[in-house]
Amino acid sequence: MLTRRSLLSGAAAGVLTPKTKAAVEDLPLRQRAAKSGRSYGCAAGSYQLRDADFAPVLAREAGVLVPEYELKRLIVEPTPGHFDFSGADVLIAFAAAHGMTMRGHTLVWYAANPDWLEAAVLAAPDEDILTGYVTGMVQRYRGRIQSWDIVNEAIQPDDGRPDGLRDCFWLKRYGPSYIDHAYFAARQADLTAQLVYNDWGCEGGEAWNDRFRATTLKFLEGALARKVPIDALGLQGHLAAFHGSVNQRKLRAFLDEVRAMGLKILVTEHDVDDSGGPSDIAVRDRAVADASARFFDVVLDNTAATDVLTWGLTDRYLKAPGGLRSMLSGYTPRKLPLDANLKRKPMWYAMSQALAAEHGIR
Ligand code: 9MR
Repeated sequence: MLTRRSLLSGAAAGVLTPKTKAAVEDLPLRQRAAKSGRSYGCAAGSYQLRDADFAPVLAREAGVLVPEYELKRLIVEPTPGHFDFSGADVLIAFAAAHGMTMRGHTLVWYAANPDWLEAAVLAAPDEDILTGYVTGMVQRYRGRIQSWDIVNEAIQPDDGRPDGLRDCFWLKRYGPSYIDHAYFAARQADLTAQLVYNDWGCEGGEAWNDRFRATTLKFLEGALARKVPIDALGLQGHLAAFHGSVNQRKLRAFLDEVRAMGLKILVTEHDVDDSGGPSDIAVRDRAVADASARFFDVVLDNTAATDVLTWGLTDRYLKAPGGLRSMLSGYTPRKLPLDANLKRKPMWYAMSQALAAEHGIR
């Protein structure tokens, strides 16, 4: 069967001389993606911009920036009505200075909230604590954030509800329509921003992923039928190299259905967990790259897939998991495209190839 990968290598062999091939392969991911009309970007924290080695690399490699945590309500509204936008605004200024676009993450989530929020929601007389926040945030960043994860991780089939929605405090207080209200408020606040529904359970090959995919399709179909302004599905893309793997056939079928609904598809938080692998770093790096390649082989075959973001760019800031065993083994995670010295890893090359433009597949 003619796969995207075989087409890519065929085209590369036929069209490019070794010299031009090397030059193209050297392009930062940002440019490599742009050549095929896509965007590559990553998550960052504002503290990383103070790292004089890293900041220029970030600007070179990434065309899109998303705050890893500085737009979560925990940070933005630590006490009711008192806002702190400082971290997000530093990131946004950096993006503007380097011609990058900005994604916002995330406004309505069951996690990463300030301590006061849950009790306040459960006691709230109306939905303003939800929609007022969405409106205020989207309005504040109108023209500066082009794409928003409005609601994050609202699906959890294992919670046992017939609709498969997560039984979180938002749902307990307002019922399933809390999701619709958040998107309507966002659209009203910014007519042009891309509104994304972001979740994590659709990539894998396990039975629970089948339930997750079925629930997600049902949820999106229902929302679109109710004219809820969702523009895109955010596929987080957190993979693991040594436990579980992507089922390419199932993922492809799922993404085809998403595209058929008229939605765009974004990979919003890609990384590859390499825990549980051998101590040999070369073996781990290869496995991480292979997992990434298998994923993008399917995702980027879909013409609705426009953006690829990794959850960080370099292993430099990743924390090693605690525990005696990992301390003794000296294990440090290698989940991202660049190593801790900002050198390109096999994962970087796998992504570069997947995003390849000159082959004109799209
Ligand atoms: O990487 C993020 C970490 O710094 C935060 O503390 C944590 C809680 O807010 O969230 C992490 O990012 C998550 C993202 O917001 C949603 N999908 C899963 C991500 C990785 O855990």
